[in-house]
Amino acid sequence: MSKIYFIADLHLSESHPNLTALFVDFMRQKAPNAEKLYILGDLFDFWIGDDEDSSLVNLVKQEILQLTRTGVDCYFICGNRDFLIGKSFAKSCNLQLLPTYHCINLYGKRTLICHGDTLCTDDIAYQQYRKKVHQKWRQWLFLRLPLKIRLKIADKIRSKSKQDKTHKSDQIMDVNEAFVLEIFNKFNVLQIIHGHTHRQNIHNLSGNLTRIVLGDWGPTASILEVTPHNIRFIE
Ligand code: LP5
Ligand code: MN
Repeated sequence: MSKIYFIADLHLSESHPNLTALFVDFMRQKAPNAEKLYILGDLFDFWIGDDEDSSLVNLVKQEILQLTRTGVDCYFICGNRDFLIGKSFAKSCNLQLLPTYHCINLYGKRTLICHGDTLCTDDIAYQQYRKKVHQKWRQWLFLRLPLKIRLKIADKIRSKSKQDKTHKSDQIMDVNEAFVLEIFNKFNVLQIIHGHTHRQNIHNLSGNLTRIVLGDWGPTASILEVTPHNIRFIE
């Protein structure tokens, strides 16, 4: 039966080979059964430029390329950790890059997909930081630095973020419900699918609205499977 998969927040890195193995298994065993695969951000733990040539990056490229060759369309919306994934990486594996907010017709239901970080408007420090690192001129400069220096800067940001998060409440780091309603209205959708908060759930809201939150990958995978008749999480 026709199906579409959604995944996010795999946080793949060289230091977690178990996650890479889960990803490879998913790409070879499950994903080929789908019509489309949407990766809604944070596929990688962090990304400092398409010129990084690690064995992990090459393996992921290979898996995506192989999947698209079997006829599965693969789409990607960047996350807060891999927002620097660019056209060169995408082109090398037939991955189709989508903007921050993107509307799709999901078996007849108009649905908005996004990473989810932009919905967390109570996290003011994060939103200010996000605005800065999404400025094109900053990214242009950053990408021209030697890889070693980029890695050092990324490490600094990661440890500052880790430290800051210890002072933030769970509520601050979740989506702002009022803002989510604004987004439902702005994009005129009945359904939103996003990741980022790692709080896997299907929220049925008033007014026939649905907000689906993808889970992160840990000991097991978190995959949203949508068919014409059903929506469910599979491991
Ligand atoms: O990802 P997660 O869930 O752990 O935390 C996020 C927010 N943190 C981030 C940072 C990423 O984790 C690390 C990204 C590495 C990217 C490398 C490329 C850098 C390129 C720069 C291009 C110009 O996104 C976290 C949220 C949390 O989600 C929940 O929503 O709270 O946000 C923060 O913690 C942000 C801090 O509050 C503010 C950080 C300021 C950093 C200032 C850097 C100073 C060092 C500069 C050195 C030159
Ligand atoms: Mn994220």
